[in-house]
Amino acid sequence: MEKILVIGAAGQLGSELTKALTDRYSGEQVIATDLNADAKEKFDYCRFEVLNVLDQEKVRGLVQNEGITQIYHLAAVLSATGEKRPLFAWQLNMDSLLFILELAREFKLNKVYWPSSIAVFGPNTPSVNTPQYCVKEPNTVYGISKQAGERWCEYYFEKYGVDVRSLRYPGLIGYKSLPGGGTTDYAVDIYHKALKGEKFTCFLKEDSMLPMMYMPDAIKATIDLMEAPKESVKIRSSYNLAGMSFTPKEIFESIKKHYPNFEIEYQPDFRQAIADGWPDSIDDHFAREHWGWKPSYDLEAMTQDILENLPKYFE
Ligand code: AKB
Repeated sequence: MEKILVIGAAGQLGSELTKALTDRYSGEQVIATDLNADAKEKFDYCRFEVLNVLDQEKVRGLVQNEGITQIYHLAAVLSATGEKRPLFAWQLNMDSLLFILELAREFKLNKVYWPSSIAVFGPNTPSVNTPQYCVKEPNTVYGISKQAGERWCEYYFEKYGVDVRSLRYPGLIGYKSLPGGGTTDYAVDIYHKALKGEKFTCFLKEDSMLPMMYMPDAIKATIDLMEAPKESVKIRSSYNLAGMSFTPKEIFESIKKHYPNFEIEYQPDFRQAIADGWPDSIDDHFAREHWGWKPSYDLEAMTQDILENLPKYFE
């Protein structure tokens, strides 16, 4: 029987992925953990433990005592926060991954999931339909840590047979939780402002095109990858993954169709430079060919779904 440990379960991805995993397995088979003790109330459907991923003794104890067979390691410092605390971002993102990979080797875990990001690309990467294999010179500490992490994942698979799987997520957009410290966060905040009837101040320029994905697609991709037969997972660094691409102006216009009085202003800040180094769009044909990936949502379908569900969710 699988026993799954989710680290960083209260984050933007973790909040929805942990629920999807419990639906798939059972509440007894999933342990949600997070640094934030207040997050406990979110997890009334499975066990919750307060956990700092850098507390190696505690992580090891959980893996050993609970008979963990799979780890989803989602804890990370994202791109914008990482630029404010570069050394801490490096320590958290890298030390934790290496420790989890070592644990996976030692305890012969069945599988490990670790998210990578479009942040592995950089200003010298071809920005349209960015290929899986191309120049990668990330210029953020987050991007550098994700690139190095990808190399370590592939290394542990090749050298030690650790079945680690990974996706290069675009900006993730969901309405069930707020993102924390990323460059693509504006695309979540904008819906909250529209629903409150407030003007939105965007920290990126109106024509800053970025790859994005609606959360249900991201959850589906993650579970599909993790459930794919081992031999279908032919890329052990991390898979390119695409959903949609849009600019701040385009998302604003898609919301304005529903809220005609909605207003926006653009005040680019330090996050503009991060966005400028990232691709406009992603070529994900390997994910499609190897394990059947296909996204379901485009910008209009996502806007419709969020504007319909966000008010109910926060009632
Ligand atoms: C961020 O903006 O830092 C993240 C990401 C694209 O990895 N959402």
